[in-house]
Amino acid sequence: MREGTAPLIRREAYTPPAYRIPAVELVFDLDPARTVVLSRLSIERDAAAAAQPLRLVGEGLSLARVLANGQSVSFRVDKDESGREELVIEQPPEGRFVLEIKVGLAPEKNTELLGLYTSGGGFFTQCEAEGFRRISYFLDRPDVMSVYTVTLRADKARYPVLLANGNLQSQRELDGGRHEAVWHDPHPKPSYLFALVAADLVAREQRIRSRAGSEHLLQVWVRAGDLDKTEHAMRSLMASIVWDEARFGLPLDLERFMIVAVSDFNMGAMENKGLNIFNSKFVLASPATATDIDYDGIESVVAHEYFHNWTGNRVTCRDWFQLSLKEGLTVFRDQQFSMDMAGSPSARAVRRIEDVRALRQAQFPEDAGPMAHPVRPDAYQAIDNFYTATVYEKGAEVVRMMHTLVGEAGFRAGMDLYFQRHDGQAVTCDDFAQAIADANPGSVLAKQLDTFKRWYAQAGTPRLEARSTWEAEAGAWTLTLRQHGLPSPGQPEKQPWLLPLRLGLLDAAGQALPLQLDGEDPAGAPTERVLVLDDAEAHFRFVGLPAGPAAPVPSLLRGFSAPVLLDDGLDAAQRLLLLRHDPDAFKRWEAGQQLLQAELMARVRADGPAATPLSAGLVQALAAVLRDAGLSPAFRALALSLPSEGLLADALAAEGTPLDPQRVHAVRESARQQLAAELASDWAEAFEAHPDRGGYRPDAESMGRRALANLALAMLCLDATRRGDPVWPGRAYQRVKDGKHMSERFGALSALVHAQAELAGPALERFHALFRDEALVIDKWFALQAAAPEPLGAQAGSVFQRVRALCLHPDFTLKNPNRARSLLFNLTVHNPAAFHRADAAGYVLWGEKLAEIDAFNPKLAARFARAMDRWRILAEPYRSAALEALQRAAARSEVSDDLREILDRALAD
Ligand code: B3K
Ligand code: ZN
Repeated sequence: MREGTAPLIRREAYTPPAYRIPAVELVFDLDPARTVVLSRLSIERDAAAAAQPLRLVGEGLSLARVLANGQSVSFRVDKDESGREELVIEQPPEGRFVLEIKVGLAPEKNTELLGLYTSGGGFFTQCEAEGFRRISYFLDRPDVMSVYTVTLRADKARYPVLLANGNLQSQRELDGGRHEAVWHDPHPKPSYLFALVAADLVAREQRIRSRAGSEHLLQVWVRAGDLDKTEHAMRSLMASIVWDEARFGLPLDLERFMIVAVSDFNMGAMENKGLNIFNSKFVLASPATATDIDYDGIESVVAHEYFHNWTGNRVTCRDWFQLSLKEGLTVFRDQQFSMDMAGSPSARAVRRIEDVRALRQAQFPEDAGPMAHPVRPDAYQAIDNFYTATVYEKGAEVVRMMHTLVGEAGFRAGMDLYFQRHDGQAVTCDDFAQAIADANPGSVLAKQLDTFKRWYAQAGTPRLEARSTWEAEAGAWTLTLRQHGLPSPGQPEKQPWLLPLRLGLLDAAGQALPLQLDGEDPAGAPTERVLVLDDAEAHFRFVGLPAGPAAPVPSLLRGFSAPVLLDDGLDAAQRLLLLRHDPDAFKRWEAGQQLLQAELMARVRADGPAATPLSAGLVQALAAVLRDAGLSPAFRALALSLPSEGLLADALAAEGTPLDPQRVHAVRESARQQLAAELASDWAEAFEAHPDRGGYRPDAESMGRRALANLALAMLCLDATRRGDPVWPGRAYQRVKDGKHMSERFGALSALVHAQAELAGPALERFHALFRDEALVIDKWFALQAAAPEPLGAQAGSVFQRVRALCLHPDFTLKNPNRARSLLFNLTVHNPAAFHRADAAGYVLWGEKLAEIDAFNPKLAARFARAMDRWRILAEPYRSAALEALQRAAARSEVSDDLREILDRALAD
């Protein structure tokens, strides 16, 4: 570690707080340049704690006054051993006392968007994880829970709406054109769940009555012009409330529940008690401005934040190492909700495929790189760097495995016990797992809880190898499973994981076979079962199968029952059988992707031309899927999409082949062109067979039809552009101009851009002109250009140059996180071939923008830096150039703590 960097905070160093703050009164006199915050904290020393100084943490506050029980008290402001600013009172009064602290802040200068800040002329807050200390001195840690009463005062004309957590107690006019509102939140909460909003907003309102008969007011607050874009968010909120009550027996516990949209926000949304603050991207949608993906995003983020009300707010985290306690569980819950909303079994499978795709795309590489950490980390420098795919998505998989091991009813019983034991408390991941296990005493989970909990403790994706032997005459099939883990930072050795493996067996005709383990009763053997692997190696012998020369084909890890890298040892013929016949839709998709991946990887590895065509057998199998009207359009669209360049890069890294991003791109592009050309008539049929009927409806079925039609249009434009045929690009251009809604328009625009059609340029211009005043649509416009495929061959470099030029576009700004992400993150994360250039220009741009962003928003900079996490897997000349760029970034004199941690980890040996 370097001198002057934030020290490592360790999970094992946790000590309970010596003081409690049962009640807090806050008075805000809001002003963009100087806001005054008066806090009255009711404090008491924990009876069990020894007498010791009271240390309240703060950051960047200008302190005006400190009183204890109305009297002056001796205090000092200094830095603790880690450089954190603290207000220290060596000898606080005995017993319960009131500490009054007055501080000043300048919200308009808060460019970090953490604490109290201004956006679009209003005041907003973001306190998770450690933002409350930028509002007042406090015990800013999640295990200190208080009842808040909050008074807001502000100019009435500029800030007509004043909101805080809980229930509105009173409001009144003040002198000088100001007004006041008092809010009271009856539920004790940690400071990270505090929120306020003061702005010129309007609300869509809805009154609802719960199952138990209680009345509630729901509000979605937005700027006046955006009211027509709030219907979907409100519907999603209502559906979430109904679902949580029906599925988990968890009701809304407040008279009022509010969602507020803000355009400057570092992440997706925040679950502040009763006052969720959202990135406008996850609230605002109208058919004219939002795509299907946006509609889905809103549904799941609204649900996620609402579900936190129980999993996160009522039961919260003891310390930040336990973050997955609330995040993994809440992601699992929002995934289950989205599945239930999807309806049909096929639509549910599509959801699972999408979730697994996201896990592999973001979490697997994280788990194999310098930022690899356990679901419950052991140490951190900046907690915000650990709001990761591992804590969220892998955390959700860990909860899903518990659900698989104890079953639906057992899981519900476990959740009930969890709330019975811990409602109102700040607890640990151990407490959660214990509750699920205790409610299911006979289960494998309960019997081997310690082994299962290795999922919380060990980083890295387990490697699982499956091999089988067939005894033709006996009709017995033996499955051998072996697992191991690779070393990760700080964890050289791994112990075996306990994992559920959902399995089926198919005969040569694709019929499901009974699964009777040796020694079991043959009667009623199921055709699917869950095996539990709890050791480095295990054998399972199945008997009673029809004897004969053809070995059965295993369908392993159905539904992706454990987050592992599976080597199933199957050959192409076996995979083709699964692609055609597996009753598990996830596995059908998986088999197709494996076939594609195997062929693409062979071409990437070989020295020959990148354009070696995919095999005829595979192309025919994909064509059959595309033509199969018995499969849902959404499934067909997913099955016909090639594995991303990122996934191929990851697969190369896993086998130790150095990554040449240009070669991966060339191979994948040529496969895309081949599928476009060889299946042209099928694509045309798919496009014509899936027109949008009637008005826009954001349901899974209609979205699936549109996804397939848009993919078909993209393939048709790609092939037509190569052949110089103007018809399909012309039709796409027409759709950009007068498509019925944004999904259609943006689908057509993407088709042109991804085909590098001549009409792409004019279409982009036209699109910009149509939507210049819609910030969220302009974000898409930037994002699409940054993610456009790099042309193969002579004109290479054009996407990168376009992005460089777009950095100077009048609509571009780094200050708005959505805008910065749309252009820069899409280039660096989602467009490897445009970013990783032999001339290192991509890395130079990364370094420049990183320094610029870090100067005003370190949290955003730390995210942006992660684009370079996996520099070690690159081939030369990329690898050396990337290392140099990282070293340059780390050598700057001013590097924030957040960014420093990421750079140091990337550079560590
Ligand atoms: N809990 C917030 C994330 C806070 C991120 C702080 N860096 C949103 C969520 O997960 O629901
Ligand atoms: Zn969350």
